Amino acid sequence: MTLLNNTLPEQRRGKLKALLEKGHTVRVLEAHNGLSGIIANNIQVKGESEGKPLIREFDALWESSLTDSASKGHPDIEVVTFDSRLQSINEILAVTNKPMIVDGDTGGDANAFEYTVSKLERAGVSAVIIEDKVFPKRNSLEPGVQQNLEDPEVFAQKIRRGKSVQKSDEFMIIARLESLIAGKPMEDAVNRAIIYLRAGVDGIMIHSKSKSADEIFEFAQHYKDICKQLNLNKTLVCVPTTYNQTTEDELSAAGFRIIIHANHLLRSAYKAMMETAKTILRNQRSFEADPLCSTVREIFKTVGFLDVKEKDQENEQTTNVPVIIPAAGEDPVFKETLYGKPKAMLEISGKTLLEHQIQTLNNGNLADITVIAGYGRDQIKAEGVSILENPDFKNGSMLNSLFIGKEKMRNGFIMLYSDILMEDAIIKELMGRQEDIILVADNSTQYHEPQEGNILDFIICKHQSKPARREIRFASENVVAKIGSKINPETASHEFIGLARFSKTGAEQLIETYNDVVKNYKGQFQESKDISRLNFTDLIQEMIDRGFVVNFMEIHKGWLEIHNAEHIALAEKSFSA
Ligand code: SPV
Ligand code: MG
Repeated sequence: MTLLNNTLPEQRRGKLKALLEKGHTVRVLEAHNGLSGIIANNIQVKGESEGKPLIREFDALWESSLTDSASKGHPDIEVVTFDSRLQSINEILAVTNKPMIVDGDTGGDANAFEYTVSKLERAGVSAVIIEDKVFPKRNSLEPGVQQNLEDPEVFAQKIRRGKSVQKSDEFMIIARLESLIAGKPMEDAVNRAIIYLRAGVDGIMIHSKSKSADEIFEFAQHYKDICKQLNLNKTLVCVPTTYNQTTEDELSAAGFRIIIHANHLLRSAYKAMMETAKTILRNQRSFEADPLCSTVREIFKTVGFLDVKEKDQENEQTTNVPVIIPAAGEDPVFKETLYGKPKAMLEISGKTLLEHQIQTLNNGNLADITVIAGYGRDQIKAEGVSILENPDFKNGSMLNSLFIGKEKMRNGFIMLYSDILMEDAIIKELMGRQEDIILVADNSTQYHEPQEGNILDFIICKHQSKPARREIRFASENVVAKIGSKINPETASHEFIGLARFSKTGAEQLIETYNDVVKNYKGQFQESKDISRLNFTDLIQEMIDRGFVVNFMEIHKGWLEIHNAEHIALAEKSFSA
């Protein structure tokens, strides 16, 4: 179901009358279920008229008894109950916003018709057309079928009863003349029209199964006279199924204000389905039937599945993306300052490093935060985070700690090193990215003097070129070719800041590679001396080597890593600013 055409009954019901009052000739197309309803409602052709662009579309929907019954595999003889029809009607209403005209068949007896009017009006239908035959009617198009006409006075009473129960003055009851279908003379149709108009109908439909439009044109002439005589201006309706060489313009010129193309979506779907089914049988596979079929994606698009996908992705991007902060290691530099506390508890401008990180993440709508603790585990205190423990933090690496949070990874996650501070804008930009694996990388690395004892994660990007002033870079080029701390800083294009995002797919790829490496390799691996000391960047390099695409989001400054006292001073300075 598409939500694009969402509307309310009271917003829709009056649309048909409004079109007619504006003098429009209303072009109507049949719909028999939700999907055909969406097509009839939304389809447009574009062209040009006298040098101006022109868009043509249908103005309203016809809920046909013939096609609703046929789509349920039934003949059009009022054997499909009104409640079943109402289900189709509601199905179509739910996905459309144009006015609907319902084919009410005979309407049953006057009591039944009152309920029909009440239910249709309540649902937002704009008009019902009832035909002056005896219940249960037979479809009008098949030659040689017995057509029993209702007594015109009985039918007129049904119209009065219907008009008496409607609540709004927007809803229309239209009487359908079956005289010509039943082989009666024109005079019978004209007399009946007068009786029904006097009973208060809002319009008259003249039906015909003739190949030529002559008889309905003749009726239209009489109709003008009747309306003049009765001093009424009531809508005239036709259904040009058999006389379909006659154009809408010709019908409009003859006085018809509603023109109903009554069964064409069902008939064309039937033909295509037959052809497709036979083609598959003949070829014993569906390949040859492909040209007869629309793509799955087109259907997905029409019924709103692609919108759902997009919203899911947006949701995934903005809410509930778990963040894992591996913070288990002991920091040799701050040993003295911290008195046994982990580095995440380092105070900067009155808040701990971890509290600063939580603040930034919360500002970016990220509230599912897991800290992996190890050294000084009991000293970690922060509100609004879960804490998991890596008991073996002394022997592993930061990567082992990260994988303690494996349960949080499955649907996509963010990894954040425990010792970096950054501006809110970086997280916000990261949340807007669509790639499966994305590392945040600073491009100011080339201007940095390497600092003694500072281990930095360098990146060489795939399409490296010396940064030029007037260079155009495309997002798709932001692919990591190499990552690691042993890369010569001179050749590096970027520095990985310790912030990465994995989509569900990206997380699956990461977990799969990790499991394989840990299980099947020993000894030295990528930049690590031993597999047990495997780093995050080693695993990423392994993924690149295996052909997974690792993207980076380029930033220029706006972040700090806290590796020594100088960094703390720098951070405090920027907080005070
Ligand atoms: C329908 O579409 O169900 C109609 C029109 O009533 S016709 O089939 O021509 O009778
Ligand atoms: Mg019908």
